[in-house]
Amino acid sequence: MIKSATIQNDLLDVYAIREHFPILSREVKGKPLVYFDNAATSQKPQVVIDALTDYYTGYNANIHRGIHTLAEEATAAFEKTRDTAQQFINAASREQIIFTRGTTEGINLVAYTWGRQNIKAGDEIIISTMEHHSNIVPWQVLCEEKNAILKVIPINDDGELLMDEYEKLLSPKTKLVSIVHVSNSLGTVNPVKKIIEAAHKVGAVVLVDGAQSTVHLDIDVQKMDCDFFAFSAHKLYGPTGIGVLYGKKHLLESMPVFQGGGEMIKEVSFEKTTFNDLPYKFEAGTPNIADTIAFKTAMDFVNKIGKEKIRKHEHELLVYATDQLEQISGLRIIGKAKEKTSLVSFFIDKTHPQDIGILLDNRGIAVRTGHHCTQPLMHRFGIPGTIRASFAVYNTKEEIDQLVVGLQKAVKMLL
Ligand code: C6P
Repeated sequence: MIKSATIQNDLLDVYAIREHFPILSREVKGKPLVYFDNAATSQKPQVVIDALTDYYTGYNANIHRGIHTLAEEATAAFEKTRDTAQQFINAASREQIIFTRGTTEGINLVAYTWGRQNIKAGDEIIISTMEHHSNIVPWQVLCEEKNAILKVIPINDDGELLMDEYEKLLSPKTKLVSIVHVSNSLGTVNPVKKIIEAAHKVGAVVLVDGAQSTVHLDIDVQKMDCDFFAFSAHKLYGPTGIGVLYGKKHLLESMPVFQGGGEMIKEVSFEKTTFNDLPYKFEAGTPNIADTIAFKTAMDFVNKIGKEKIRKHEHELLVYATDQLEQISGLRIIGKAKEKTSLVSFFIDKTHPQDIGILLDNRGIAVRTGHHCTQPLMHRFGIPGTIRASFAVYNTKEEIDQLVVGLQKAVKMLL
């Protein structure tokens, strides 16, 4: 039988929430762990860990084609995740939920299929200055192959898109706009609805990179009217190696296949292969069954707490952290957009982010330092990288106090 792990109703209390995350009770370098690297990957609640072991101990089997009990149980659990993901982003149908390895694979899938079918010499693709490399490189490769042109929306010093400049870039030559919903380096929430509306007016298709937004914001792909939306489970308390590509049905149907192999075929002969219906057309080979099943548990976990409550808590942390960090002399916050999610990126004059990161790690505090896979954005700000503290539902103000003390001590040591 599939054991369903339960979540208590006490999740509004951050200390009770922390109880669900076993890793938070460990020590690092003899100090209690303070985990502020949630934008890279969030920690996993016990229910998600249990879902993985339940599958391997209770009903491990390959899915879809088996007729035995274990295969049926595994298939049912796997396909339930598709239904939950459909509801999580309000897609119109389950066929529009394609399982991928994560956001990067989702974007690449679109570049290699829709992109190769639709982009021709002289066509234009628009991205922005704040894109993650995963939303730059696939389009660059495509543009080189097709002799197409990559255009970049500039940003202001607060890390907000210059929307007037965006409108100027749009023309009938624009075939695709691929834009990050929430910047992983700045926290900026981009006005994707406006971006999509403007792109559609010139007949362009829009892909939204939801890697950082899906855990914080309410996602409604139908309201947003995006053509594609990609996200990863591991940033929303789920396992690594599993994510979703959502697409409008007519686009997914018209796209050529991505990878060939099992599950994506209807019939194979040496003369001709016919392909499966959506979503299986894009899901070749044995998928990541255990992680997909546990991904549902992660979404249920988030739903049970409620994104609105999570957002409120994280916003409080963001405001508190911003106030506290601004007191540190020489500290410059990079990314001061009016609309931000719960991460603070900063740079301290005359220090290198990596040195600060090492000194914080000595105090058990995990932050991310470097370019965060957004090198062009770092060039825009004229810095080698930032120190990034990104907050999740289980973080506390006390932890932010520890970060501030750690930074003060690090600065004293380094200057
Ligand atoms: N950003 C970070 O520390 P994957 O690796 O495929 O799950 O996600 C890629 C990706 C795409 N877009 C954005 C906006 C992202 O933030 C990420 C992952 C991590 O910021 C790792 S660099």
